[in-house]
Amino acid sequence: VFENVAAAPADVIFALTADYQADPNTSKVNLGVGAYRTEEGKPWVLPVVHKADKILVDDEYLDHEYLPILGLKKFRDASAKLVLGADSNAIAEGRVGSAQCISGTGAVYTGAHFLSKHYPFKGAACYISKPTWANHRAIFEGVGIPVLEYPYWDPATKGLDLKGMLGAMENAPSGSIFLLHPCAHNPTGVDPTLEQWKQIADVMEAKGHFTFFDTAYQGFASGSLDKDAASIRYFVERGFEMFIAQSFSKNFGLYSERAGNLTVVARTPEIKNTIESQIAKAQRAVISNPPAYGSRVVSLVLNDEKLYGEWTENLATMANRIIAMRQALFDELKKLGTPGTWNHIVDQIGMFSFTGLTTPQVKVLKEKYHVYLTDNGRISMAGLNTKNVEYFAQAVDDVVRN
Ligand code: PLP
Ligand code: TYF
Repeated sequence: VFENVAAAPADVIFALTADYQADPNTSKVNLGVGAYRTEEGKPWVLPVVHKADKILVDDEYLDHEYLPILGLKKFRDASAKLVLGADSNAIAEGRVGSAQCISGTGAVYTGAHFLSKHYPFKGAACYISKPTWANHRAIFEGVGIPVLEYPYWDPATKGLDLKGMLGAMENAPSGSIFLLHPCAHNPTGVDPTLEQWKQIADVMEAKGHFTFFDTAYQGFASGSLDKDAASIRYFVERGFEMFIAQSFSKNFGLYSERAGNLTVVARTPEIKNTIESQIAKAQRAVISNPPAYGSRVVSLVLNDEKLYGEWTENLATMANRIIAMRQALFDELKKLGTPGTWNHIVDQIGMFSFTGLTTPQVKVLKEKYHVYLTDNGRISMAGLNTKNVEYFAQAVDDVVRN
């Protein structure tokens, strides 16, 4: 019965990882997937997570019961508090809801799915940044919401195209949905300043657009969990209703546990309850209830002052190694006198750098140097270390000159 089904293309990031793994060359470098690596190029189990693992298994003697449909309450509350702040008025007013989801991806999906059913402006499009994480388009289109783009990256300045972004918000029909990255934008590593967020909020408010934040890198941008949530908190203070998809894949190194949360800031506690009830109904039919383990780890750490402190130190270890690699790459390129400006490598923040390398240059990097990165020139900074940064810089120097 399925002989006429057309094959779907492979996922670009997962295909890149597979190509890297299949490459026998010993100098190969993987700058593709956004996953943290140590100086030795290995995945890192955060020490605080390892500690939580032991506590959960030995002391709490885990059962394997179902979680409630909306997930672990302690996890959901701690997630909302992490992003909105312990002193959030919206939380105190009882109008913040949540649903534990299948990591950040599931949280974006769950919010998008809810909007596809219940958003009152029928036919409204979701505007995503150009460029953005490829899954954004796939998720919104998958639930039947049309997807359009707003300008974000300015290739000329290798920075934010604020004018283009605000212009697109002005021109979009009132009540459009805007998907925003609150910090450490993927793939560009370029974020608006707080002053620019104010301008963005002004237009979002004037046009009655709906705000959908996707935060996958809290703790990776400024070195402070609070500062990385400043854009979101500012919007909440101004009274916006919003959805916030949170991922704990990167900041807890819990990639495979799929721990994520959809935080909902509603106008009233009653509306919050209604939204949660609809999300629960939808969630029941898709995953029935979310996986427990990752949320137990996150909840244990977020709800324990001492473990929380250790977590922030672990986060700093990751963020600082990435910053050191930015500097090292910049220094190597300067030393080589590589044509072009490279300040953006150190100016950009978070896990990625948008190098400005072109698709043909990326191809040469892969074929001649066994360096793997996405076609748009994005590199995952965590793939660099003191042993391969010089090799990578020389490869970049070569492809830029030739
Ligand atoms: N949103 C953005 C912008 C991301 O970059 C990612 C991961 O790379 C995610 C969401 C969600 O990832 P996960 O589903 O692994 O939590
Ligand atoms: O590197 C990136 O941009 C991500 C990687 O569930 C990724 O696309 C892989 C799996 C996943 C989420 C993100």
